Amino acid sequence: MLKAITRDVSASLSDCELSFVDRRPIDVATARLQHAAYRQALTALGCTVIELPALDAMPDAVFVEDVAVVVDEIAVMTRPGVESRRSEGAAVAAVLAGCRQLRHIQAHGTLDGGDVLRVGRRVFVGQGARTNPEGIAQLAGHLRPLGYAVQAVPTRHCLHLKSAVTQVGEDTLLIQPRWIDREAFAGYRLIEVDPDEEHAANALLIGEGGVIHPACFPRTGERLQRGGIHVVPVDLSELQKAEGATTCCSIVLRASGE
Ligand code: CIR
Repeated sequence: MLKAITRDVSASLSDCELSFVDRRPIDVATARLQHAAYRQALTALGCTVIELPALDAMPDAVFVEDVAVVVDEIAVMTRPGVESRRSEGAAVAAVLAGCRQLRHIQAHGTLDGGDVLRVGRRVFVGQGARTNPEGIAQLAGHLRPLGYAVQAVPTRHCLHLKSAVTQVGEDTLLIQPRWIDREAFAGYRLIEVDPDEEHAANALLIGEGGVIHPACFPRTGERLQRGGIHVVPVDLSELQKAEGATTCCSIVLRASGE
């Protein structure tokens, strides 16, 4: 059984951090409706969805992915790369403590969950805007003894590793080649985003059921479908203005004991 931890959209979402996109007005009511549709898509793909209440004082708290890296054995609470996001993790840690042993990234390491792409026993960690070498070294220190191969991958022109590459099938990755070197991912089948859909590489694979993908990138969606991947398009336009998309709004984990 898969669980998905989510948090409702903060009233202050418009005050979010932005790094690589320009600030545009955000309609929070619409963002909440889109988030509800996203939760429904998670449910339709087989997840039991946990909904945490919004944290209105923390604009980016809806992007729960960034505060924890969860594998079957443990959960590593991160230390996000921007100061404004360092208090978001506490309530998520409280949930995760019920099903995983917790580890913590300590100062002066920084790590955002959006930079961590796990494919089976391989863990790729983006080193860029938010995650530093110390954070990667600490994560590796937690995961390597459990049998995970941890590899740093430099990112460019994008917020997180998973802005540039995500898993969309057992051995298939969706990639934006302008933001990441494909060499690190040799051995996987790579599907490139449509050249006109720059931000389309962030898809969320749920088990073997399919991927949640932003509805505003239909050409990339078609490429995925042609590649045999079941795509569930969800309109996430308001959350995308906050530089988030599909992976960042949930932490998906196997229920412990399975
Ligand atoms: C931030 O800059 O931290 C947020 N506005 C967006 C975080 C998105 N997180 C993700 O894609 N993992």
